[in-house]
Amino acid sequence: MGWDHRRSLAASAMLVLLLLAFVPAWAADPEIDRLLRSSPGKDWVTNGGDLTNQRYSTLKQIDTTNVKQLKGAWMTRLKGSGVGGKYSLEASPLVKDGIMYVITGNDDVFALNAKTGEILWEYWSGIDQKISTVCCGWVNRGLAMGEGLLFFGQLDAQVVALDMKTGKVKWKMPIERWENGYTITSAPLYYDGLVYSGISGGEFGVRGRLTALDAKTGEIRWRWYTLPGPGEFGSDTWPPGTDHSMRGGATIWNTPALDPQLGLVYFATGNCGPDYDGSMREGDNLFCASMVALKAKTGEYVWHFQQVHHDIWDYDAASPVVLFDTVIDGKPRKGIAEAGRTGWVYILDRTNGKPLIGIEERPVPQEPRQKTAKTQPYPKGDATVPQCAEPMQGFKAGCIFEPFWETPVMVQPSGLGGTNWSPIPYSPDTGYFYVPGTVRAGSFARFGDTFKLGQRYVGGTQAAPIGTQMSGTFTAIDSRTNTIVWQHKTPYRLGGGGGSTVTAGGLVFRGEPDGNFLGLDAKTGQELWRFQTGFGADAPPVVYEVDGEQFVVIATGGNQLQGSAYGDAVWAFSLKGQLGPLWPPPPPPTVAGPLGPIATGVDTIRMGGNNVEYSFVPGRVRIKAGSALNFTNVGDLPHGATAWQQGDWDTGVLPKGQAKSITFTKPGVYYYICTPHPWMYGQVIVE
Ligand SMILES: [Cu+2]
Repeated sequence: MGWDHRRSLAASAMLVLLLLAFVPAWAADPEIDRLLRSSPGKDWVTNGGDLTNQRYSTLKQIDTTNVKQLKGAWMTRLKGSGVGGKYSLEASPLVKDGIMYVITGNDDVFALNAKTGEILWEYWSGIDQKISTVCCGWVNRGLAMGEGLLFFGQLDAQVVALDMKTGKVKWKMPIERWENGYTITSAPLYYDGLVYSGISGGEFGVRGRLTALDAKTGEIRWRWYTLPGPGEFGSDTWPPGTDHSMRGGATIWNTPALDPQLGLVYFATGNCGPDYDGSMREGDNLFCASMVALKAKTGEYVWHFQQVHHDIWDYDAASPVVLFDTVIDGKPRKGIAEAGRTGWVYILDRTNGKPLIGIEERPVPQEPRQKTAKTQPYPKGDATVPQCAEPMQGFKAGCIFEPFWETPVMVQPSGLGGTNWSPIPYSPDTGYFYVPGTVRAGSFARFGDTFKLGQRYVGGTQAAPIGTQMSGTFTAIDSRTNTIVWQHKTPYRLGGGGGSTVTAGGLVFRGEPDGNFLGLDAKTGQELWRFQTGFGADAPPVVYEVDGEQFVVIATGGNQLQGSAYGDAVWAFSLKGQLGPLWPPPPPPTVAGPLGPIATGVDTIRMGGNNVEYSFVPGRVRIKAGSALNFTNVGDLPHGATAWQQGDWDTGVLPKGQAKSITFTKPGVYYYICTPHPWMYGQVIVE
């Protein structure tokens, strides 16, 4: 071996060493990581579009000048998956290399040809239909992808990886058990070899957490509990010597965001548990209703910001956090925003969790029995929904942070928001957030509740009295001032539905619970296009491109909480599309009353059933004329069923354990309430 050759070998070895020094680890999927680090174009590879959750598409073939020509390119039905009153369809489809992946409320996954809508493969989850710990509709908020796999959480608290080519299961990892109150509803986030998953169950006395799994094997790499154990940071915000924080909720309802430069993963947490009873959990109760930053690789705590101290109103931070870069007072800043159920957008510096625009702690009304927090954070700028309830006969009405005890108090926003789980897109072109909102007061009352593993544990109610008006708002909020630029009042509630997405073509696309899919001018809010999809259009749409053609796609399958029309359709739109609109489906309610599936073959209505004191179970039934319903009080308090507005039947107030039978002779639709608890109601349809 000559000297020169040996020298070149040594040089090669040095080069390899240098490379190893500068590339700390080989990325497991460099292509997906690269797509995740910039705004989506042709492909849409994660729930929020990219690591920021901005839902901002760089495509501009469809713009404000031609959106009027948009028509259906294809519409595909997903074989009846997730169709029915118990389900919601809230997932954003993902698209990669001309193939679309979509998940339904039954955790079934379909791969479709993104150009034609043809179904390529199906994964049927086979999840247990007896899962009894689903809070708010059978729902899955979407998928993640990386390393040739699709990742998602199931309602049985398992995280699953499927082969993207075949739909075959690669691995399944339980991160908890549904029998203990845990379910997964959020879309996970994939980045750099890890899958980040939240967990739900805030109404079942659970301990929230973010779990990071190895994408290849499903092995759990780390988990960070959103509720501190004894002696841990934040444990001084719970009563000393108690274990209330171990079932204090603070679950994660949505997809985290990640800043690769800072190496931080961000997410927001849900309500404190039990939801409406703060009497035994004196203190701020970290990390309920908070925005949190952790080190992405290790799960180490970095900062937090609590939106609501000692939450007793079910004020989850349920909408995904959004990362954005901006200039404030001439200085470039790294921002993070989250739209709370309170109706405010919380805008912080994502390097340290400090307010970017200003948030002031103000004294609030007190209720010593609830151990209410002395002050609450009030962001500078505008709320997107009213923050006081309209007075209603028979109810005390209050504003945000109005406390309550056992006598009901109507408060707006309720625990439905403001902004519930729906995302808030951000456009770097306008600098605006697009914020959906719910206007609907809740009648809050506390009652005692005993913790039982795997049972509802909410300690009160926030039902809207029958007749409460319900509507929505859709608002552009300027990220530099947190003030309203324009606002639409909508006929139906948004914020827990009515998802939206914004594009470089200057358009905001958003669905309505009545089935309409709209295109708005992102600058002015002017409506430029409207299309009736035929089903509740509540999922957030996405934008992609195949063979040079831009598409906008939305899954339309309705939403259990909205009461919008259910279905199993995926609609794709393009400028070359030929398909026209469908007939409008039945519209969702605009006045509060019993919701949910209508039960048949039922002869007993349980008052205080399912461990919810103020409930009629089932809440809606269909019976034949001449048959009887046996109203049985299985709760702890006295309850009754009294005809509301039409008819004069009444069970009278029944003590615990007692029952009374009522025979319905005349066909009609009957509502009833519990006289001692007028926010409890049910419906009987007599045929
Ligand atoms: Cu009652």
